[in-house]
Amino acid sequence: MQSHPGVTRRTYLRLTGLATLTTGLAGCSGGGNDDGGSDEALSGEDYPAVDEWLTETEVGGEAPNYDGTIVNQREEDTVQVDVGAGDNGIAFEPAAVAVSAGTTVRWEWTGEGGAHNVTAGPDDQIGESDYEFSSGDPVDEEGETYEQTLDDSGIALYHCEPHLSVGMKGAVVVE
Ligand SMILES: [Cu+2]
Repeated sequence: MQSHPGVTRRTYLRLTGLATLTTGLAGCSGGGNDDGGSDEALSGEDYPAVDEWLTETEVGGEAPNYDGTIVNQREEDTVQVDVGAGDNGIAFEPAAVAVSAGTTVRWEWTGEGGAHNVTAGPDDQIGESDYEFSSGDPVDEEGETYEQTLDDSGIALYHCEPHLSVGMKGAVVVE
């Protein structure tokens, strides 16, 4: 799957519409979800493919920062994942995140931990990934970004090729 420039524009228009709506509802309280992360996390036990990918060491190491939960970002239009997180910069953060279908996920390089890439390659991984994509050759530039718009429900399992053996793995649940 490739991202389509048009989707980004649609997302922008949707955001613009949302801003107008929010202004109109300014008197209401308690409806906002702009802080992300405030929604309850999902349990990895309910998503065995995600859990297996991030904890099994049959292919690659265990994801060091996966705590058995999936960060819930299903209210967000754009979701960011840090590339090069954790103590040694060899992790994706969050390792597992849930988004709504149609969301653009943006991976952003922190510059830590050496050269990384983002690769969803079912043949190289445990379990099925419903998505296949790649950011290309590993890079180490801080501020580098890679985006994928995930339009279909399913699960994207991915990893960093240079660091698969040490558990630099991630997952996106698309619902
Ligand atoms: Cu890496």
